[in-house]
Amino acid sequence: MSVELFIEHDLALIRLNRPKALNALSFSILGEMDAALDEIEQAVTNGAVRGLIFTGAGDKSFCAGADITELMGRPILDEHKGAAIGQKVFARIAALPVPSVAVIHGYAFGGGLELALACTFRIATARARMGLPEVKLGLIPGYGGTQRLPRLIGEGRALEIIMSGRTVEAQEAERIGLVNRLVEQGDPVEIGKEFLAPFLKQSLTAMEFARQAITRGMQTSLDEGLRIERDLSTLAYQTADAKEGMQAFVEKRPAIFKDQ
Ligand code: CO8
Repeated sequence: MSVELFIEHDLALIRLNRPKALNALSFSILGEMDAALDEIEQAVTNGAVRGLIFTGAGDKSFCAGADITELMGRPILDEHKGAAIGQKVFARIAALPVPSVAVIHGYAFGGGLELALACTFRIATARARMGLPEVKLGLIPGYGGTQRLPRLIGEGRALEIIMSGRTVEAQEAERIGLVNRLVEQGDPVEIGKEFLAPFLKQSLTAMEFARQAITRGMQTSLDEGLRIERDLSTLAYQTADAKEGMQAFVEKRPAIFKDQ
């Protein structure tokens, strides 16, 4: 299998394991990822998973993008379907009701960066190199990059990065908000675990309402976004977790959330 899934101690880990091709995404890998997401969604429903980490095998690359050899010479309708497959799988990641983090410990190019952009968070190690170099291949990003990158770092920066196809080094990625955190070095899985640890203690329900208010609000007008926030904050207010959180505050004790 080129997509390995591990579920342990509240966390799911997806590791791309095709190091000889720098973990490039073939369509069969996207299919394996889709199947892994079935398992993860089930485990989230059962309460066995509260966070998801993505890493790539080997010390060189998170993921070098779509498999270029596989993209070549395809009929145009197949290519259109291929973009739809990549977008669908990454949209499933973005819609998961648990926080996800991509630990970028080497190259994250093209579809590899688009995968990281679909996650809730991104961490880079000092050796990380990122970019959407599709234009250099005469292509443009097709797995969400033209949409998620500008929403994350702003239109001007996204235009420059996508139209030049240039490589973004780890420090710049942190400065422009492409990654949430830069760590010098370390085991990617441990980095991901450490980053997600504080989120595991929060109410999943409250985090999911917050995430939805932000991501849905980013796609609409300020007035509509404020309406979404009013509705979701009022929904959050009615949860058992809100009752527990406020009660725990006045009793000066840690809250025990049940995601309800
Ligand atoms: N696809 C297939 N094979 C790859 C890929 C890739 N994306 N990237 C690397 N490899 C292979 C290389 O061919 C090489 O194989 P081999 O050993 O058999 O020759 C092996 O991985 C190691 O690569 P390098 O020797 O090139 O390693 P370097 O450290 O010298 O360079 C780089 C690393 C800079 C990452 C370089 O490999 C590179 O530029 N890779 C391509 C990066 C890229 O352009 N990615 C974007 C791909 S397109 C994409 O993701 C579009 C998604 C949406 C498409 C939607 C279409 C409708």
